Amino acid sequence: MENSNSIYGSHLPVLEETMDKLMRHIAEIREVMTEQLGMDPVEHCLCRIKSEESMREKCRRNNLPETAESALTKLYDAIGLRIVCAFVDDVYTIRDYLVNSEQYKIVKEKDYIRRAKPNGYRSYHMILRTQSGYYAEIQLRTISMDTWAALEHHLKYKKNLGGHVDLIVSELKRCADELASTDLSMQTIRDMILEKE
Ligand code: 0O2
Repeated sequence: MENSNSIYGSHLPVLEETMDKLMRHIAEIREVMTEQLGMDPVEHCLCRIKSEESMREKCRRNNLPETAESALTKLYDAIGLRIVCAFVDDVYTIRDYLVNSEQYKIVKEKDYIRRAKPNGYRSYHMILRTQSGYYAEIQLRTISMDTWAALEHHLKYKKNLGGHVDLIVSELKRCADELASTDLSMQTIRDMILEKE
């Protein structure tokens, strides 16, 4: 019987199990990489089932009926994981582990790190289809990319910035580029340190 209150209907418990399984897999990858690198590559990892309200809003935005079918087969981010690393190389290594895992079919990848969005947004996005048949969106990024995205996200909800908007947008872009350059320098320094070990 479908739970009529939730857009996910009776799927919610299995969605949660699928998300937990993904989180356990990330923890395993993290352990293997920690042994190899001598440091934990992941600063933090968050997961969420997209809220009822956000999922219904996204259905409307995409001209889809507000049903479990839309939420689970037409949109791919009912399950979302955000994996935040200190170093750019670790983002790509985790990406490779996921791509090479037989547990998932890779539906889509977007490399907003190599090709940043015009506003400066950087992140690596993947859509996976899990063995249970549900989709999950994985966002991989560095700490600085994550800090930037959180700050930029506020822009969407601030209505009363008046004449400051253009300045804020251009300053955000400048910061995004400076952070990307610092991320690369940090990576180079780590490579030099690891080479000497
Ligand atoms: P929410 O409520 O945050 O989840 P697509 O149909 O695949 O082309 P889509 O679904 O926008 O387009 O996918 P994309 O570009 O991979 O973006 C997925 C999510 O990344 C977005 O979710 C945002 O959370 C985040 N994101 C993308 N671009 C930006 C950006 O410029 N700034 C910030 N701060 N976050 C961004 P949703 O569904 O838009 O919304």
